[in-house]
Amino acid sequence: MSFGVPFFPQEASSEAGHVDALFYTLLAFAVVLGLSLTGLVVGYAVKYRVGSPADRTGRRSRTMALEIAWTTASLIIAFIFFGWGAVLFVRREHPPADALEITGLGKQWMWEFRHPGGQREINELHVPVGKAVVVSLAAQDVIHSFYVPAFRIKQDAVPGRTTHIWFIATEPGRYHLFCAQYCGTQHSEMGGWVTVMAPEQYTSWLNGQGEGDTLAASGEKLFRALGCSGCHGAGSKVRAPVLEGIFGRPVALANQQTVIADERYLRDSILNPNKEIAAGYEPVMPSFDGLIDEGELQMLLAYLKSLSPRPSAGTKT
Ligand code: HEC
Ligand SMILES: [Cu+2]
Repeated sequence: MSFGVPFFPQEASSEAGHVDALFYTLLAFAVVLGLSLTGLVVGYAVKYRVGSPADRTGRRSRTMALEIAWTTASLIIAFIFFGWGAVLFVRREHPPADALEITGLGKQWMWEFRHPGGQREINELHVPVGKAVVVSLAAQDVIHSFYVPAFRIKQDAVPGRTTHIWFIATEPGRYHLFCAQYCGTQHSEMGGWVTVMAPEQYTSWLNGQGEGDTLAASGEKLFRALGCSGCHGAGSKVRAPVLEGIFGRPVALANQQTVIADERYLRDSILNPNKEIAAGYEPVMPSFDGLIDEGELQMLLAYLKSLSPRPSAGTKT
């Protein structure tokens, strides 16, 4: 629905049409409302201009029915737009369960992406056409924002959190990628391109990136190198919870609460282990805050998630 006007970027994702439909409807509504109000203002200004023969006796009439009608109509219209926006918001919060999960890390001043197979790219993101992709975002330093206008998606990457955005690219091509949150002197240069390719091309592109560890395998190496396995591994002397299958499972805490072990929980368990102590264990796990960077944390999370049989996408922080 671009009306052939070059002001709006191409619609190249599953979300673009939905967002544009709402946007253009709101725009049309605002134009109609704006024009009719302007018409009334101008009309009355002309009618009651100085010296005009209009009736100025000032009789007042008030129709209750009319008052109620326009108030109710405005309320209903406002709620229609609210409901429409809410439906799109909920949709945006729930990626399809089979989505391909790519990690994105924002840092001053570049975007670094990692594919599940461990392939890494900077300021470039290759994705297959027609397949749901969820980008799970983290920030190394300050708030950045992952923004692809042609997909009509934008999501902040916030330090200390994992956030998500998903899309299905619908047209092969190259699309601008930006950081949409002012993040320092070279903010304007923080961006690049999303390349949407046919699935076979995407596969051969992945294969052409050279052999390397998958994201989860890099995470497993870190898990050993950082000494996590010394406590959490089988046969360890320290009593520490087994991490197999932890992702997505309810965990009983020492304070009697139960939480779901989502990305938020795993992240906090590693960076701030004393915040939530697993029931039945001593709070002896050291904090890894400052010892690992966000990229390494993403690898550890990928590893911990790979220990769970269920599909890892589709969960929210
Ligand atoms: C000194 C031993 C020790 C080391 C080293 C250690 N942990 Fe732990 N970890 C524990 C103990 C004990 C608990 C349970 C108490 C708690 O929740 O803090 C725990 C809890 C956890 C939990 C929450 C598990 C649950 O069932 O709720 C996760 C996730 C975790 N650790 C991951 C890691 C990772 C990743 C590393 C390495 C970066 C690591 N741990 C290093 C001892 C350790
Ligand atoms: Cu930025």
